[in-house]
Amino acid sequence: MRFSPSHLLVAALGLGIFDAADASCSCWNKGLEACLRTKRIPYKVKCDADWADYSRTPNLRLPFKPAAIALPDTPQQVSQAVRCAAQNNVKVQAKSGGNSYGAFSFGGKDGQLTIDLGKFNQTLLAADGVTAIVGGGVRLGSMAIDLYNQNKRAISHGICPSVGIGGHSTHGGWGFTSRAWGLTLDHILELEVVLANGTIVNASPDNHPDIFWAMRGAADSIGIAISFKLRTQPAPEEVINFTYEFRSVVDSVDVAVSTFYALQSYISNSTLVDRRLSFALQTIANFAPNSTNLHKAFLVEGTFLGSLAEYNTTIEPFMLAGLPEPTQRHVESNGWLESLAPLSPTGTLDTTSLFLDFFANSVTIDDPGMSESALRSYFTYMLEGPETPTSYLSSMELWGGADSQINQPDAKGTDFAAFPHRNVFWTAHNLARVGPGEKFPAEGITWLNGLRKILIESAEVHTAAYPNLLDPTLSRYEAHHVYYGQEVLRRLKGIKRKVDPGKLFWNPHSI
Ligand SMILES: Cc1cc2nc3c(=O)[nH]c(=O)nc-3n(C[C@H](O)[C@H](O)[C@H](O)COP(=O)(O)OP(=O)(O)OC[C@H]3O[C@@H](n4cnc5c(N)ncnc54)[C@H](O)[C@@H]3O)c2cc1C
Ligand SMILES: *[C@@H]1O[C@H](CO)[C@@H](O)[C@H](O)[C@H]1NC(C)=O
Ligand SMILES: *[C@@H]1O[C@H](CO)[C@@H](O)[C@H](O)[C@H]1NC(C)=O
Ligand SMILES: *[C@@H]1O[C@H](CO)[C@@H](O)[C@H](O)[C@H]1NC(C)=O
Ligand SMILES: *[C@@H]1O[C@H](CO)[C@@H](O)[C@H](O)[C@H]1NC(C)=O
Ligand SMILES: *[C@@H]1O[C@H](CO)[C@@H](O)[C@H](O)[C@H]1NC(C)=O
Ligand SMILES: CC(=O)N[C@H]1CO[C@H](CO)[C@@H](O)[C@@H]1O
Repeated sequence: MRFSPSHLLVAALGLGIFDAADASCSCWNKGLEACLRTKRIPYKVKCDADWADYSRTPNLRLPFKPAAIALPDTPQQVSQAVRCAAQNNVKVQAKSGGNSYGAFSFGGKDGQLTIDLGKFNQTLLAADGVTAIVGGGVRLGSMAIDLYNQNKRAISHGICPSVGIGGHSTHGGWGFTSRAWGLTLDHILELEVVLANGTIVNASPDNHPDIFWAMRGAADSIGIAISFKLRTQPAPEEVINFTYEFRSVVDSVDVAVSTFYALQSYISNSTLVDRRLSFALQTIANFAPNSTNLHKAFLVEGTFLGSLAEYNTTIEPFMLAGLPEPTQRHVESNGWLESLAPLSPTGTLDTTSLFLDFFANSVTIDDPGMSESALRSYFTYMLEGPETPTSYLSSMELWGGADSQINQPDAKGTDFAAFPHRNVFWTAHNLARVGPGEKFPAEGITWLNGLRKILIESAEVHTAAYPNLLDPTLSRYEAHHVYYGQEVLRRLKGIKRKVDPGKLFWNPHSI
């Protein structure tokens, strides 16, 4: 892979940032700063006027401060920044979109080096018109626009436009198109990686296959992906976006259980459903901005990659059969890019980070999904159990069901990538947050971890957790267990010993 001449132009201009730095400005590690300065790598430290902007973590609950934030312009500068950190015994994390739920791209604790890939921000389709070259700092919103505008191409990815390709694709990457096209991770064909010793390699199934395997699942522990080669597919011409609210569900555990179970049975039925349909089943409380009452709601939100006529006749009547009458129904037909915007919490493809004070965890629930007794425990906790002082969302995101392309055990066992979650039916994405200016209460964490525990204990199938929805309250040991499992972990530890014996790429959960 090569970087374009325009990238080198940005590199030349970027030196201005270095020149502008005040010579008296110092970080918490003078040796590190001297090295970055000598190598002429642009960086920010705490006495820079705009330090607060560069160092502000999207999760306001975890305001870790790096020793310095490097802003390299070229792959060589990424490599030199890695060497500077190693020479000064400072740990390193890359930052792509910066949206780690544990603020790991800001170190996951104070005093580390963040290598911000913000200038690796280009999305280019190769001459074949189908293979994309995507810089390690590209955000999902701009990637979607650029892929579409260059040749009406698309990949599957999550709903938030400010999320970065760097963290998202290397730890899974689920969105409503994943049942049709696989996870974002499944689109990776090749990676350009800076290793802990500063060497830059191209990793692919044929070249450094161990690094290629390990980066797809555990990049935060293995190396820095400065460029991604991705497969793409034609963007669908029409996308149906639907949301239904069922008020009676939050008034009765019995209705909640039967409604959820009916939807789960429906989506499992291959006579009725194929990969083009996906949804998330969401229970929310106090989630409207500034809401102070205890309002709860149950929503079915999803997409269908097909026409409205087909949705009306072959999907909706069967999906809703036997369910209570929806209190609200929104069904709309959109083009591809238009279908992505309403999914975003801001309603646009704007890539500015959302700054929220929140805590999240996840539980992956294997095929065939939730039993009726597991559903009863889950809804009893939310509808009749302990109160919580925060707003929350528990979104059951569909990974399995009939014809899911995420779960192809033949093609994608643990030999495929360091990502063992290939028999998942639901991923419970649980998130609690407080409003602007409020302090996140400890009870909010206890309550959400109680929900996680209920899901794990009531499940009659294997459960684990999804590394993109990382839970910073897990110990390193627990995180390794739920994110990787024994087999993947053993192999990752072997690769880590070879490529990063000094554990330079470090965060509270790293290998
Ligand atoms: C509003 C919002 C909505 C979300 N919705 C979804 C969703 O629908 N589906 C879903 O799957 N997830 C979703 N997520 C979770 C998201 O996928 C993860 O938070 C993801 O890891 C963020 O990636 P990032 O690059 O923005 O984060 P960062 O904080 O930059 O990176 C996360 C981790 O990856 C490492 N990393 C980043 N870039 C690289 C690189 N180039 N090379 C090596 N390591 C790297 C970092 O060091 C860090 O440890 C959502 C998050 C938010 C904030
Ligand atoms: C990339 O970042 C530069 C500034 O570093 C900016 O001028 C340019 O518009 C960005 N390009 C994209 C595609 O976002
Ligand atoms: C799937 O749906 C078809 C058509 O409605 C139905 O006949 C069949 O019994 C369903 N299968 C299962 C396993 O529920
Ligand atoms: C919520 O409150 C904040 C601060 O009081 C205000 O700026 C914002 O507009 C409010 N949002 C809504 C949706 O009412
Ligand atoms: C689909 O159904 C909705 C609501 O019943 C209706 O308004 C719309 O005209 C239908 N569209 C098509 C193409 O069938
Ligand atoms: C850097 O590490 C890689 C992976 O272990 C190895 O292949 C390479 O030879 C090393 N390069 C140097 C300069 O030591
Ligand atoms: C799944 C999905 O696309 N949901 C969106 C459909 O459109 C409504 C209204 O614009 C949004 O609120 C949903 O988020």
